[in-house]
Amino acid sequence: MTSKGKIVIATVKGDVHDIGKNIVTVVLQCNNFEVINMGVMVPCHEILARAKAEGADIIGLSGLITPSLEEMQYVAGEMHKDDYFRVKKIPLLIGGATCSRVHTAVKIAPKYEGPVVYVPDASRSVSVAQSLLGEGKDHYVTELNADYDKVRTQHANKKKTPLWSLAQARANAAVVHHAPVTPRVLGRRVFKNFDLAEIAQYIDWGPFFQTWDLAGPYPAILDDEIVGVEARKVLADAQAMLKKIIEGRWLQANGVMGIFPANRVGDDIVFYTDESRTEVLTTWYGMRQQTEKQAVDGVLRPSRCLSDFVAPRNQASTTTPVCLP
Ligand code: B12
Repeated sequence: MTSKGKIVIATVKGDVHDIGKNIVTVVLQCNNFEVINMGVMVPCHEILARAKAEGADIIGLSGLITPSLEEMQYVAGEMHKDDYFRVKKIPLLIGGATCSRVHTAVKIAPKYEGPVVYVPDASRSVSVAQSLLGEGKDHYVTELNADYDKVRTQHANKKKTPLWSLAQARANAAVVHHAPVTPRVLGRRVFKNFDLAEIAQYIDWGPFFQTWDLAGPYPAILDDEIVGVEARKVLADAQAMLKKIIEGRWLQANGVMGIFPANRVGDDIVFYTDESRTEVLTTWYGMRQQTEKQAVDGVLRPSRCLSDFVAPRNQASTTTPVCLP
């Protein structure tokens, strides 16, 4: 049987996620498309060179981390700059868990004149590829562009969160009444080969379950009616693996932290090398909340900034921990 079309597919530069793209590859191959799977972390110029060399009908990009969203915009822009792709209007497919129809319509599609299509899962990739290469292609692309235009308009009309000016937000800073205690030991502390079993006691399992798409707070999630059984299973697997790691000493945990005198200077926090506060060690630049604040029971909520919790230079000394690089 002759191939329905040739597709070059890759996970973009900087991104190691392989699984989704491989599933798409297999699904397309099973449906008689010829797929050149370039692997992961593939730079734009390699993808475009390969697509040209192979005479690809479609390029597919996969990306699962936020920076990949920008890399995909970059690839679309580079395709636009290159006559080969722009003139032939080689379609660009966008996929991977962090991508979305809105992001594709608003950020990626405007960068390239050819069709740019967000594909939410592997099963859709076949019908999308067929639509882009088959007889009804023009109609499909016209409908796609109309849909993306609608998405862009809706996005542009979305109500923006009202913001205060910085001066207004600063005038509404949080007032904290607290007399900090000076720690017994100041300066740097180094931890070498820290006990892994002790660290394991402090693992926050919440994000672990989120990563597995199991929603709910820990430990209540273990008794959840819907996901409880699966949550217990993955937790048991993880704990068995942790036990192996700890007993086998697979990792060595080293750390460094420091506690230094600090003062607030405007929205920033300035750290000093010692209590004389003459030599600046480092400065953390702070950002203050500027969203419009509402009064709750007649009390206006403060526009917080991290520096609100550190004493200013002219008040009693305060000491704040800072992690050294
Ligand atoms: C497995 C996994 C990993 C594995 C990847 C192993 C491998 N060989 O691929 C490992 C452990 C290596 C990993 C590493 C990291 N990961 Co990870 N990872 C995951 C996880 C749990 C599942 C991803 C996955 O495979 N899903 C299953 C596949 C089938 O789904 P999919 O990729 O979306 O693909 C489907 C569709 O999207 C579509 N599709 C996908 N690609 C394409 C392409 C085309 C052309 C088309 C048409 C369709 C299409 O079809 C597929 C099948 O239906 C997700 C969480 C999640 N629930 O998604 C986090 C996740 C993606 N990872 C995440 C992160 C942060 C990382 C790390 C940065 C962690 C770290 N601090 O080191 C690193 C990445 C480093 C890097 N530079 O890339 C975050 C990303 C958050 C973000 N927005 O940035 C997630 C969402 C977890 C989280 N909730 O925080 N990860």
